[in-house]
Amino acid sequence: MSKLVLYGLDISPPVRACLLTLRALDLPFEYKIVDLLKGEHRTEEFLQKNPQHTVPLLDDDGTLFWDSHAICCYLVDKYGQSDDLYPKDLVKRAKLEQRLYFDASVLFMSLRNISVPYFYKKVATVPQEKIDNIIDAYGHLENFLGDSPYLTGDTVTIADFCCGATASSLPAMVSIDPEKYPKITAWLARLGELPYYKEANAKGAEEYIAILKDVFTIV
Ligand SMILES: N[C@@H](CCC(=O)N[C@@H](CS)C(=O)NCC(=O)O)C(=O)O
Repeated sequence: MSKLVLYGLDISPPVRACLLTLRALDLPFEYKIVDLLKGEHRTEEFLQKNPQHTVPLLDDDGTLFWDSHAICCYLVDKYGQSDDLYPKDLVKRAKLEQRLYFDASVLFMSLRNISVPYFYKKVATVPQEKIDNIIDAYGHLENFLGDSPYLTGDTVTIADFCCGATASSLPAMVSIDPEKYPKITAWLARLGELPYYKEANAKGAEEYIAILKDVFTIV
């Protein structure tokens, strides 16, 4: 088997989506920490690997990929013993990919649009409209879950890993009220029962929330 190297750090939700996928597939990999807060993603060496200077970055035997969603899809397609985590059936796959694009363009962006100005420019005042984006995204997530235990139906997939890593970090900005969002609350608790969840996601999400909780003032 080729050698897999994941670049990232635990506080990053998209890195944790990849950690969940790697653990779910039981794949051996090397984890190389890139400390964004020390600017390690802007070094010449890292920029040569990923000019977009984001983590996660995956190196599979010299081939480099970034964007967590692309990485998770690739890992299951290439190394999965089954297609359970990323079904080949076109209708199932399209539904799952809608959730991935939702994470990439709506859910994660609602977090990134607040965290990036804070981490890199110490901007701690947050316009209400950015908070409203998170509340809107929670509403969509609650709606997507419907009566299913997971985001695309009865079994866990990479859509749960990607959206779950983000959703479990967003309480740094807006808490998930169990009364208002009972389905999101139950879904995150269900993900929490996965044997690899604590190590791959919960610890990093807790660290992320601890860093950002109470630093923002909404204007
Ligand atoms: N859509 C990308 C987002 C990656 C992303 O924004 N990662 C953040 C850390 S959570 C990052 O690397 N930020 C540094 C930067 O953008 O310069 C993915 O899913 O991988």
